[in-house]
Amino acid sequence: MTLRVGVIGTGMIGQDHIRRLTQVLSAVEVVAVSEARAAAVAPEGATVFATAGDLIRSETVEAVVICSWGPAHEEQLLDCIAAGKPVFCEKPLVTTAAAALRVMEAEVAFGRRLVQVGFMRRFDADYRRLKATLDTGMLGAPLMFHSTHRNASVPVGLYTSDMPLNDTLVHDADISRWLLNDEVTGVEVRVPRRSRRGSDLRDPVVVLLHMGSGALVDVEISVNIAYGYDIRGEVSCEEGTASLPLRPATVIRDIHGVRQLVPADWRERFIEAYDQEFREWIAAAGQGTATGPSTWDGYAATLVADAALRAAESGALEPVRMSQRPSLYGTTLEPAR
Ligand code: NAD
Ligand code: ISE
Repeated sequence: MTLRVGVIGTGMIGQDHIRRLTQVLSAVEVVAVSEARAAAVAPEGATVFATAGDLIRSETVEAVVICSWGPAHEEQLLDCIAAGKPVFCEKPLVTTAAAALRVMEAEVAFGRRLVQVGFMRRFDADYRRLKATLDTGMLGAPLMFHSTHRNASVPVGLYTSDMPLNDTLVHDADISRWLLNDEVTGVEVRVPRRSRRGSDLRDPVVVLLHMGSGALVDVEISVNIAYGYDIRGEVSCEEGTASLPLRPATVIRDIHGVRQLVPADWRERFIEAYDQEFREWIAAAGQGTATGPSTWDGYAATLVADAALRAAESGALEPVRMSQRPSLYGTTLEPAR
């Protein structure tokens, strides 16, 4: 069985996902693409649609991949749910809590999970091993998680001042909930001396996530740090710590000293995680549903982003208040595999 997929949004990640769907993964075919530059990057034989809505409603498309900008996601997700089609949506799910609730209401009314959110860290082998270690309980309860999220640069003009908190931080919010099996209950933000490389961006920022158990997560977000894409994580528990390895793991020793390379960007660091998230999505979408990060998880991350934006202005601890979790999304966070 081959899943016939339509891709909306053919920018940086849209093109990378089209590459993996056409050249890396099996049991899937990209039959449609939409947006202005789609014709230039459409795989051979794919139909180019003028609008996302036309693509979603097309009978040739069985499942949809959304790679447009966050503010466009709500309408496209609602169209997919109305058409009853499984949809992989790049993060962030949406950019406001109200929009997340509307998507959740539509999916709950449909009665089956259709939406998978692109929180690819959950599919990364290093994060999976870290979670599996924590879930054994061998280190005792997790008390603190230090999460470092550094980008070499971000697209000038497109990446705006709120985005460290409502586009980048959402990954750390989601992975903290998933790793610690916990919910974020409050957010503090501190803005240190501003990097001159980030023009008018709020960059870097330090975020403190207060978890329901009392555990604390500190997050460094730097989006113009020049030297590379550096993702780190260490969980400090009652009887030990567990941390992510640096990637790539190869250590070079030569006349210049000892060093490890740093990935250029998210495409390089998480290449295998993206492949795996799509392998699992293709299998689920083929059954008419979704797996992994859900609309509920996208909603949770959006609430954290909203609270972080408030906290950056107020300087106070801003609460995160989640609505009742619909039974469609289970009762606990996903266990480690
Ligand atoms: P981009 O600007 O390179 O591409 C976005 C594309 O979407 C553009 O081509 C734009 O024309 C198109 N678009 C915007 N609104 C649209 C609409 N209403 N209908 C159809 N197309 C529309 O951006 P990008 O870096 O590829 O990011 C796209 C999305 O992917 C964002 O939500 C971003 O947060 C997410 N992303 C996720 C990761 C990850 O690590 N999971 C990495 C990068 C980007
Ligand atoms: C981008 O959209 C991503 O999702 C990357 O993973 C993240 O590191 C980057 O900051 C975002 O802009």
